[in-house]
Amino acid sequence: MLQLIDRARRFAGRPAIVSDNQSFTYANLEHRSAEIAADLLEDMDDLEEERVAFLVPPGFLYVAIQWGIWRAGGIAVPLCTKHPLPSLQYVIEDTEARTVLYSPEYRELLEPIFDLPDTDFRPAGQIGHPLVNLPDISSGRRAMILYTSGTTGKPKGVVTTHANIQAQIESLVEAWNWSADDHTLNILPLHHVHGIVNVLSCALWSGACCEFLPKFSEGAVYDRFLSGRINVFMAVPTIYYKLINYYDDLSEAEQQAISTKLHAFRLMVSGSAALPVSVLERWKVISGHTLLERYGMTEMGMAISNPYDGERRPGHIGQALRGVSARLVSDSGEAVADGEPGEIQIQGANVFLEYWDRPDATAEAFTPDGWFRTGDIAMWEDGAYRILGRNSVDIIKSGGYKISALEIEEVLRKHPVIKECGVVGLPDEEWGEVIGASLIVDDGQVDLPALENWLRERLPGYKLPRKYIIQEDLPRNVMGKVTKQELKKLFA
Ligand code: MLC
Ligand code: AMP
Repeated sequence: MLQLIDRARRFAGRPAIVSDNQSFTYANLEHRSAEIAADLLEDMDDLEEERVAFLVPPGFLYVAIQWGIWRAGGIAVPLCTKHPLPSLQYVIEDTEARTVLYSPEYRELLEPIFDLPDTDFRPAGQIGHPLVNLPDISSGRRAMILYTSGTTGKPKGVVTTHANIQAQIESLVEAWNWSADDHTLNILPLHHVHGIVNVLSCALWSGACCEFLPKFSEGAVYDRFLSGRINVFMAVPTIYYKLINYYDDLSEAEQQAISTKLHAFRLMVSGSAALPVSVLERWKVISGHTLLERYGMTEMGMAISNPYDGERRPGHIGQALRGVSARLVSDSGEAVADGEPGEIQIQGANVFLEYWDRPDATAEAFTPDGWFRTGDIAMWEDGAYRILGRNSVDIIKSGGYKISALEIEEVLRKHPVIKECGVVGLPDEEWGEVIGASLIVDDGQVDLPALENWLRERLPGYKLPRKYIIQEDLPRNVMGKVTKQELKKLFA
């Protein structure tokens, strides 16, 4: 994404990032990222796609490190600040990261793996080196690896090139009219495309300002809205749901003050999961905005979006973005007629290069004629796409996070008293889906609080089951395969 950094020079004196009550200009970002690049290079000319993982909270340092890695020719691997050690270690080992940069608050967490062979753990704040000549990086080089859950147990690393990321940014900047006058509040995790590409990178491409909060809370978000500086906001449906609930408990005067500020926003976007029409309608009353719903995926950034100008149709995701081709295909690989369900398949410069070190998974993800299979089912209805569901019952979306049922099952099966288990996504107003786990246990009894503590050491909070049932056996078909649709019903 080196064009992003080249563009920064034209915005030099303007504010780029606000974090930790400080404002940083594009010149600050350019300078600090060059120092970091120089340090990462040591006496090399080019990192040659070496992986550099970093565990740093959202803010100026995060962005300076991301740019520094890119400028040194490395691949940026952002780690999730909410992950327990086994999840972090998995990513570090899977990418064979040579360097891991961390902020002081994560030192204790990472310490047990400081002796991993061939990995250098370094405090992020101290890195920096006198400037050196930086390498020329071609746009086809690998730039970033983000981990995503799939229909296999373990998350896969999605590799995007500089050209992929640039295409993802350019289509959104144009479609949503980003400009240097924009000021956005970024409250999303920075190990997924929503926070990294749609909010952070689109803002910086445009010369706009991206402000961070250390952590999501409804009160803090409204505080920043009340400042009157923010005019662009993007979030997952769960966040809008939470903001609505919080708003509804405020006094009339407080509500009035917030609504007045919201009406002055330029753009409010929802995505990463289906936006319930009830949330869209309530938010419209509160803010005066019809949320712009769009559809995307780690493997391709954004692909389909409701229009900036023109009708934003509730329950629909809109039309393919410029530069993106979309088609709907039946199980037998035929194009489907309008109004018929089919899998969304995508082509374009936005689509990722490969899954890291998994050639078979990469090959499976594409049709023989080169279209990316999303696994999402939609239909074309009066000029817009409408999502109907997913190919696989084992993919769960909770709070905007994609979660593999199989991954949770693999972890649960390692617990000493669990003989067998089945994990499903259950519909939930607030979270979209919550995780349900059916357990088959040794003597029919399990200490759930103790199980939850055991799980928390192994899985991030958003991957924890929220509902449990204990069964003697799982529902199965005549072949002995667990029937997850039947299992879902048993939670009612
Ligand atoms: C947390 N909690 C959950 C939960 N996650 N409960 C049910 N289901 C979940 N998924 C509970 C916790 O146990 C805790 O309760 C309480 O909520 C607060 O936990 P937290 O971790 O502090 O949550 P919070 O910070 O409030 O997080 C909520 C959130 C977060 C909505 C801000 O989930 C989030 O940032 N989501 C965005 C994910 C995202 O960016 N996805 C985009 C992927 S890219 P207790 O009782 O333990 O205190 C992509 C492509 C595209 O999808 O199209 O964009
Ligand atoms: P991720 O792998 O985390 O990038 O999640 C991508 C998935 O999120 C897609 O495959 C969809 O299932 C889902 N998704 C993203 N945007 C929407 C949307 N607007 N409506 C419904 N599902 C969505």
